[in-house]
Amino acid sequence: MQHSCKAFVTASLIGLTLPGSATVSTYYINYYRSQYQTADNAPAGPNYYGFSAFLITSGPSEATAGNLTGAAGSLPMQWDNGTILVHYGPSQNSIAEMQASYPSGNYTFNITAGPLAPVSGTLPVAAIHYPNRDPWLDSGTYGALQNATANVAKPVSWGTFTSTGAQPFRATSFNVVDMTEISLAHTNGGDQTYVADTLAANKMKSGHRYFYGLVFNSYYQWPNQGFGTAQGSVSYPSQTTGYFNVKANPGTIAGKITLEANPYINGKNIRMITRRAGTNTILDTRVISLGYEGYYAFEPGTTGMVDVYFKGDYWITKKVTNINLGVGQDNVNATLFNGDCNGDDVVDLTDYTRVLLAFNSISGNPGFDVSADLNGDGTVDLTDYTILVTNFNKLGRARGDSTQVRVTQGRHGVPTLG
Ligand SMILES: [Ca+2]
Ligand SMILES: [Ca+2]
Repeated sequence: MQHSCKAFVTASLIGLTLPGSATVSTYYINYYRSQYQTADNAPAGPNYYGFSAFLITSGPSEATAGNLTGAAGSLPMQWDNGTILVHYGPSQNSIAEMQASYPSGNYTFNITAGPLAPVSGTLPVAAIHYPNRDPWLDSGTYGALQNATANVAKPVSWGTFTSTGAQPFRATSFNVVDMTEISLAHTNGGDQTYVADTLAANKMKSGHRYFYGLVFNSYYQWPNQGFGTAQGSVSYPSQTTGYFNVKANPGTIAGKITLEANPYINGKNIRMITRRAGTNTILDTRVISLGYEGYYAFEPGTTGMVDVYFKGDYWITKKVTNINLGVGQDNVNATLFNGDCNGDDVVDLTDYTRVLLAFNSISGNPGFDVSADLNGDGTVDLTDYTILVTNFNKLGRARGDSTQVRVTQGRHGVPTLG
């Protein structure tokens, strides 16, 4: 702690108030297990076990390298270029495997580089003692969430639990993520007596897809283990995750967009044009940002039968016809073909040239062209070339249809090709 003391003295002499001195804020070990809920009863059983360790400092770059030594040998800790050192262990198949790989005993966090180094703190780890049962949504509340009515509050409930072991604390948390708009729809927590909650009506949105996580955690705390007053803890969280959809109301179009050959789909812009079915009459135009896994939902503000055109930056238009807005549309799904580097809705020689000019470049190089990196992996190589060649001559909009469907106007650093 010499650095901290010195900084404090210097600041006092010149009459400053320090915003906070460099220190370890918290450090902890997780013996994590998780399972999926797919029906209105207990999940079949844990399908994942994982060990992880975190050390978090009060400010950036205070601990830039470290490791964890002791009962499990020497485990590397990665720095995230911010305030966290972390070790993620590989997936384990059972409690027995977990116990064998990460046995009870002392685990020492060593900071080996950065202003705080060298300093260590040791956590005594007891034998694994998970909560005595898995968490899950019970009393029919899981089933009631599936295809629930939009804008109607939904109660959810689960059971309580106990746990054994030295100094056991117990905590329950319940979080719901709106996958369609990428937002936290609900977050709450308490001890083991927190056994029910209600999802607010205004969070149950027409046609949206949701993900939830319910966690029972058994943990204990060890203060003063070498990092000043920072609190260390060892946790045995058991999480159950699941999904549900809120039914689309009449007038809502919802579903899932797949962008061919590119997994980085969250937040990608899609231009949508809604037309009167079988005509060129445009009823609605908008750009929406895709949710997790490509989920989307929107209300074009019209009725009757429509066609919808979907266009992505480097993906050509896909048209879905004869959508009836008189009923809620939950599954208007579309896969968009990749390869349209310049966004003019056709995969042709212009796009081919871009890939060739940027071939063998990586992100950060002067020759790199993000619009030629069709699979989004940060390099322009044979994979991108193959995507383009596979879709060569594919055309998005109908021939003779002059409607502009370009999503992004212009590209940075891309040469103009004749
Ligand atoms: Ca093109
Ligand atoms: Ca690529």
